[in-house]
Amino acid sequence: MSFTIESARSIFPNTLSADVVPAIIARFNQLSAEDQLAWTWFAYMEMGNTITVAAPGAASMQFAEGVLSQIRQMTAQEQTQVMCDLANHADTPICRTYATWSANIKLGFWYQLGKWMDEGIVAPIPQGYQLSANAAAVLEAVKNADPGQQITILRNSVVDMGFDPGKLDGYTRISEPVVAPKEQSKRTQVTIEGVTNPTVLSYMDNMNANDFGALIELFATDGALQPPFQRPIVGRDKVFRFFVEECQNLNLLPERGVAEATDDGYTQIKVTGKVQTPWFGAGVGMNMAWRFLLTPENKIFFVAIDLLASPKELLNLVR
Ligand code: ECH
Ligand code: GLY
Ligand code: GLY
Ligand code: GLY
Repeated sequence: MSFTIESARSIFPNTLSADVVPAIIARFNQLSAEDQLAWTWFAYMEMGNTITVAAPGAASMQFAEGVLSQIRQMTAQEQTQVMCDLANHADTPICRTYATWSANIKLGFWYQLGKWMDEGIVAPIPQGYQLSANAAAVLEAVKNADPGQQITILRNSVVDMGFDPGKLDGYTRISEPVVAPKEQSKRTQVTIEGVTNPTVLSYMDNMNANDFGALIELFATDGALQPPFQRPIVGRDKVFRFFVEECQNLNLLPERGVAEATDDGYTQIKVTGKVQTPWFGAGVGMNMAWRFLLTPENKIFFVAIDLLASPKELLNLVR
């Protein structure tokens, strides 16, 4: 038997990912735009009681500045309309611009709007706004999720807003400037209980060093990476672009793993541990798994990254 990307997706099928994330997003998508905005406001405020979000850097905010200053000058009614349009995926110039932004620029844009809503510069959620019964139930559900799951739900709902990028023809993707890889002397090296495979160790170390050039060399030319709750990204070019746009300044803290030989000289390796995002730093450790499938030449044919259902899953290394 030889592997395909599709068959590789089901290595280590006992891995339990956080299904609560897509389940809550599906319920969120059923809500009206007004309810979605109010829901997000309440969820964001609730989260802020326990964890602190870092202000986005100026370098990433410059791309949203034009739209932000436009919104700042609008009447309250117009501001509310823009926010509803974004939630409704409407076809407007602002929703089209939003669609060209990387995830971090979208998050930075809402971060700024949230601050302005708090300061009264942008129309707030009306005082005493009553969430619909459905929205209130979804809010209860998100309160029961762990912090890593909560921030993933918020991130994914923000990323989905705006005009559908699939309907834009020929556009330039806008993302943050690329940071330089860390100097050799400032790099750290992970150790993983049960795993000595050099490709897996280099994957973690190069990601932590923002060394995407060295990182992509670890992949087979037709290799693929599957982010949490997404389809695989296939081929070095696309995976490289994903690294540059979405993987800067992550902190991967793998803890333990297992390695097993499979057919045709391939090796499958599962690693579990924590991941920190620059948005929350050490304040939120997401419980993650990496499921690697390596070619006989020790190149990455496939790696899936999963957000785990519970901390208990960190110890689940069975096949
Ligand atoms: C307000 C009300 C109106 C509507 C809206 C509002 C604003 C909301 C705001 C929300 C901000 C949310 C944020 C969320 C950030 C989440 C970040 C996450 C990052 C996860 C990264 C992971 C990386 C994993 C990976 C690994 C690999 O090995 C390969 C690559 C990769 C309130 C105004 C909308 C402001 C800031 C969850 C898991 C480990 C797959 C990337
Ligand atoms: N403040 C975190 C980031 O811009 O990614
Ligand atoms: N949910 C994190 C990512 O896909 O980058
Ligand atoms: N802040 C890194 C990411 O969201 O993927």
